[in-house]
Amino acid sequence: MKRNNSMLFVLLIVSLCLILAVNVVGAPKKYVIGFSQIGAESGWRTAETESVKSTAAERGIELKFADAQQKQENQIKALRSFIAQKVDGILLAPVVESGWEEVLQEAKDAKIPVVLLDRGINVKDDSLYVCKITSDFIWEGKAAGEWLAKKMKSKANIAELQGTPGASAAIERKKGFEQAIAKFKGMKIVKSQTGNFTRAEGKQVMEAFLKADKTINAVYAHNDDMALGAIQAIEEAGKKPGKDIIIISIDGVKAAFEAMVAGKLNCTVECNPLLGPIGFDTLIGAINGKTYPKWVVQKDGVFSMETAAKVLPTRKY
Ligand code: GYE
Repeated sequence: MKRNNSMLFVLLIVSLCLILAVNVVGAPKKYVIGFSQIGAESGWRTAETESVKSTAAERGIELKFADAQQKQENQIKALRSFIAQKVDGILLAPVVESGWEEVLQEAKDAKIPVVLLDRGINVKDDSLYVCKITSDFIWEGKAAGEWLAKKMKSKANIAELQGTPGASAAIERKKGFEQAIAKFKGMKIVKSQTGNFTRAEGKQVMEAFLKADKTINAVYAHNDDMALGAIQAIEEAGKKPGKDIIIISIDGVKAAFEAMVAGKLNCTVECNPLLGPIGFDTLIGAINGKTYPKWVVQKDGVFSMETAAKVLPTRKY
């Protein structure tokens, strides 16, 4: 009887230790992360969504994905729903720069860190978010302006297709480009309008530009999709894109490289959309108390028509 009791006691201790060990070492924590995405306006954005989704799947992260269909109000709703569901952290691709204070304060009060992906915001208190992980859009705009000035021998009548109004990517790509061409008196923006980063609107706006101004001999599009739409409009107007009208855009998606190989697009300034790995590294770091510089800059390159065929097979997006 006594022996049985001591056996039972030993068993009890062993089981307690086991329970304790599982709790301490435990199964790795399964993070629940909300991702408020802008929409699916461009090839670039589809590549980014894919990068975030596949990284989450690889790392066993539970991802709550919300597509805002280009509307900030939908993003605010998505963020509130993530907060109500007590997610561990939030990735936010902010469609526009302004109007985020209130909802980010709610996330901060709930102690849920927010990492900004691919576009920046304008808030007085930068403790409302961990950091932004974006390209340097001013640099991209400048690189485009400098390349175009060189190609056009400092003289061009430029049609500009702007991105989504109020988006940091559009505001800063415009600013950088204007800074670069300001050095050349002959480089003029003769038409400028938004095409909302989409192919369909890029085409529509370019059609109207071509009808209104016969002097246009260059296009600067804030993204590849709008340039691809403009190419169609130029062809339908009976002109040769890439020759009669020189075209430069930003993103460096595969379709842009194909258009360069076909001789229809002259140059693209790269902007890396594969932000899933760095996005989760940073957000999970922040959840565990790490701090980051407010801007984690992504480095980009410039690719012109001449090198496109060689580079195309290596493009990942
Ligand atoms: O260039 C464009 C898009 O925010 C950097 O958004 C991103 C931009 C990208 O839809 O294609």
